[in-house]
Amino acid sequence: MDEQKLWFLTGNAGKLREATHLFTPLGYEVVPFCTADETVEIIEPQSDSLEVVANSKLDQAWTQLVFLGLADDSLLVEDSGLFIDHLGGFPGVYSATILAKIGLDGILKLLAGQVSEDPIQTMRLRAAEFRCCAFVWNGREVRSSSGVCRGYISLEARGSEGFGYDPIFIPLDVDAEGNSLDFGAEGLHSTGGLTFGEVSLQQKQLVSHRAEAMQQVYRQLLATSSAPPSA
Ligand code: ITT
Repeated sequence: MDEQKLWFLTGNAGKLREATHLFTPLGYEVVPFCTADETVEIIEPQSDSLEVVANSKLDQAWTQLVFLGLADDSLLVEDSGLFIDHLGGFPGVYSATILAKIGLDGILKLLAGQVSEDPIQTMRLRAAEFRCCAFVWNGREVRSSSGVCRGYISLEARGSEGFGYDPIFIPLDVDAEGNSLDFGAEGLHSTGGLTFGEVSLQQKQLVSHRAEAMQQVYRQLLATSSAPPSA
């Protein structure tokens, strides 16, 4: 089976691992278009919208793809972040910068007072969601997709799987249609109260914002592909 190349503009090894895990079984070879030590220069715009940032990154990367004579290939870009209700959506689009500046401990300190004797109320006080906005050039046109993973911030960091905020994020259970349930409700897919840092990549993909967005990306790639690579 011939693998189709999917360039992924990211310097984040965690994102790359997740996209590779999702797309490889579908017949795609996910190749980093920009890595920390390479020189594809992309300027991230100042914006409080994931969509604006991702769209701008796609535009810039697409210009480079054309310049390199690779315009028939597919190109994926995504911007994502953690949005905490009590903090008005902070750190949001600034998630990468804030994590580097204050770390997981800094976030936990900001939520130190958000605790109740009622465990469900504690979940609500610490409610948060991951959001992912993806843009894909499928060789003919640009399409967008998005994903959300609702959950809450744990009381302490736990686990070493994943990346970024995974050790402090506990997703809500999800039903068969992929919808997040209410705090404390039991669904088809669940980490059983474990953080993303404590579960396998396979378990994270069942409920994650990135997996949701990437499934839409896959459908968009197929929509204009005359010969699906996994066919
Ligand atoms: P690229 O722009 O090169 O793709 P980045 O890490 O700078 O890499 P973003 O600007 O989209 O990417 O920042 C998103 C940040 O949000 C990321 O660095 C993590 O800290 C956090 N984040 C996003 N998705 C996450 C996930 O699934 N698990 C944990 N943290 C996540």
